[in-house]
Amino acid sequence: MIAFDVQDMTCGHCVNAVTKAVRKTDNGASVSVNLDTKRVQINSPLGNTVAFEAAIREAGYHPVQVTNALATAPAPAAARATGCCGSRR
Ligand SMILES: [Cu+2]
Repeated sequence: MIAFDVQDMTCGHCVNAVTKAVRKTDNGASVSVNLDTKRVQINSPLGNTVAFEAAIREAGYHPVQVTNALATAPAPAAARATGCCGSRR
């Protein structure tokens, strides 16, 4: 299980964009995104964390790897909103 916190996901479009980015990296990965906690969880046989992080970053988001997936999400970072809805916020 690989997990990222992606604080700049703001809506369903962002979820789609992140999901697509992960799938593009590994077609066989199962991706679950929780928009409330901004948590992206990936089950991938490849387990290529760096590749997934790069792909999400490339999609315009700022993933932070969660090393302990059971930990609660950190306080929202004051990150610039560069998600798909960023220009409208
Ligand atoms: Cu969005």
